[in-house]
Amino acid sequence: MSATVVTACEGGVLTLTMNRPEKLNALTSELLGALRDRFAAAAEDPAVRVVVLRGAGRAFCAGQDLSESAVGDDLGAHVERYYKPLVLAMRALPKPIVAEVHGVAAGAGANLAFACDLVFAARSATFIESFARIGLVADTGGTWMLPRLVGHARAMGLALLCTPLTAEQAHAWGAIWEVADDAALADRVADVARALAHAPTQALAAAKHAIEAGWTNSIQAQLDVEGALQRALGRTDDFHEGVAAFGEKRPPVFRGR
Ligand code: LHQ
Repeated sequence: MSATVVTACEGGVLTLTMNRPEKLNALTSELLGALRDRFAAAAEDPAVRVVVLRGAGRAFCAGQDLSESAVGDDLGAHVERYYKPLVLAMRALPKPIVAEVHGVAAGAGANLAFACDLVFAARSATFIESFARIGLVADTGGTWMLPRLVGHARAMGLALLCTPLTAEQAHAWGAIWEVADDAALADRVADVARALAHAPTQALAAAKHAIEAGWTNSIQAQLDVEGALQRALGRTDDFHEGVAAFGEKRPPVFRGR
């Protein structure tokens, strides 16, 4: 049996490919558990400096596998057991996560993409908050993320009307970082991931942490967060390398330490 998540790590880039192409990578318990385990392992592995999340076949991900009997009657228990730890692991990962979205990203699949730190989408990709079509509410952090990404009015429109959002529209609304031509998407993401893998990893982690903390902090508390992070970063090898390289007018060599 082939793996539901295909894993490859090269040059500091961990690529996780959801691999149920015949079902548009619909999320089974096995796939969700595998993703959660991979993200947890990535947090501890110094060889991983950036994660790319993508889907095999013609889609990114069609959300929860609606035919999975293991979900049972208590959807809340399923969310609690699989989706919550996955999203928390992604948001807490002290390394950037890049989503490479092509085809459709529906339901939990769309919100899995939005839970990543940078979303690159193929021009033909679509995001569908399809939950209400089957009588459910957005999950996978979507109700937290969407209003922050696109604002209240647009988040409500997406959640209530389930209107597919094109990649161009998602970009225009600020929900994703970049749109690439379909044929260029994989190369574009590979280039960005390579650059991130050579960046000062701890500084990127600090940015991710601080920006997330800022959603709930006062300006005073946030200035404290920034001060504490800057204090720690000021003691890293990468900071000293960055300043030395600047002074010597050469490109820095960051090791993520
Ligand atoms: C699928 C799925 C799928 C199974 C396509 N499941 N097979 C959390 C906790 C607990 C429970 C419930 O949910 C959640 C969160 C959620 O994610 S709820 C939202 C779940 N997702 C959806 O409602 C989307 C359902 N899929 C679709 O609407 C369409 O498939 C989209 C618009 C994604 C793509 O349409 P098409 O391009 O026309 O492809 P298709 O429909 O022909 O799908 C291809 C195959 O994939 C097909 O199988 P088959 O054996 O007939 O070829 C589909 O049945 C299967 N598939 N999504 N979520």
